[in-house]
Amino acid sequence: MRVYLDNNATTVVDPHVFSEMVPYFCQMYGNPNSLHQFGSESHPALRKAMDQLYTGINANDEDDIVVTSCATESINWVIKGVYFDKIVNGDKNHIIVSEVEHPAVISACKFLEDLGVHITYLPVNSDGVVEARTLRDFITDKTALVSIMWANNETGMIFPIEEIGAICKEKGVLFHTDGVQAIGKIPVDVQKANVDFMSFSAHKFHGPKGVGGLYIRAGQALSPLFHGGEHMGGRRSGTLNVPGIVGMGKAMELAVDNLDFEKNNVQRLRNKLEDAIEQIPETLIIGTKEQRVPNTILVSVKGIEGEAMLWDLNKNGIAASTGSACASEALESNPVMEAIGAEADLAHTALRLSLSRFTTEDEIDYTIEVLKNAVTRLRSISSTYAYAPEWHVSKL
Ligand code: C6P
Repeated sequence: MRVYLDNNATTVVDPHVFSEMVPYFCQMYGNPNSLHQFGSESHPALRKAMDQLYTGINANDEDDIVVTSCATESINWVIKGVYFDKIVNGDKNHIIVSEVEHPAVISACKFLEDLGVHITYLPVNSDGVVEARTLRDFITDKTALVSIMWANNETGMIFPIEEIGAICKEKGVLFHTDGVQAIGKIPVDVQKANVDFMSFSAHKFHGPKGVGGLYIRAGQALSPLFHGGEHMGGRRSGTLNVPGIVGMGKAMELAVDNLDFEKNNVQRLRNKLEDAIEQIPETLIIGTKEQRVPNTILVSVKGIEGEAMLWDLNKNGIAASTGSACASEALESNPVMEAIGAEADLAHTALRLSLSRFTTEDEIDYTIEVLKNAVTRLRSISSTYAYAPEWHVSKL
């Protein structure tokens, strides 16, 4: 059996999404900015896709959604755009992010730090979540931007975005949220959350890879990252990825339609797997179920390196991860577990399991059996398990 439990890294394209995209590769392939019929025949599908995106996140007509190539681009655009607008050409010099943001945020901030920008990396609590009241103390009159994710990609923990948005609004500070792991898992309403900018990637909600977006609240200026033609109202130049945009629109519509299914069915299967893991001695699941997106489990299995577990699972056809896919080749310990206060030994034992609406009960039953056997086998041959220190996690 092949079981895909790495849906926080990427998801399968929904067949309905795929079939909507197909005509725009070989039939209606014109450049939508061309003046001839080949160009204009994709316009209705593009308009429909943009409507699906606006509806999906509750954007107003006056707001902007600019299509990009992925969330990494959107995130870099916000952080560097605000740098140009408010720091280079303004009187601000400070950005606040959480210490558990995705590397796209952290690396962009490190780059600006080298240019002299003051960056605050907000600490998280023992569940890996930024508490809104912590933020208030760090905002100063020099703060240009707060960037806090909606849900964490490693733990699945949901952040108090509405409270954070309200604080930023009250203090007059721009607020960006990385919405990548929230869309399709929980309701996302940019009005309620008071966000000025939100990044997302289609491939995380059963859309295609290579297309994402940036929500921009009405009236917010943001210097472009890509200069060129007048695409996307001049905000993001480059020939439009028509199949990608059509696919992302459909994927957004289906993501919203399936939210109840996520909350009931995906969560039920996740909980079944989680309950079985909790029966295995000396395992520790990060964050409470109630405050997590419905599909994610981050577990530490004492005495077993995450990579060894992945190897065993993979041999049995099961795909999981030790954390963020883009950091997995570095074989470093899980940075979110370290931020929570886990010692390095413990942070090396992280295993992330992430389900989707395509995960079946049979797959979960099979995974439970394989996982139990893998833990028994790996612990029996582990040279470190017998000597593994008692768990000591300073903040847990
Ligand atoms: N996280 C993971 O395994 P891109 O690669 O640009 O489509 O998305 C980047 C990104 C940004 N923010 C969050 C919260 C994310 O989870 C991701 C992608 C994957 O966790 C791959 S590193």
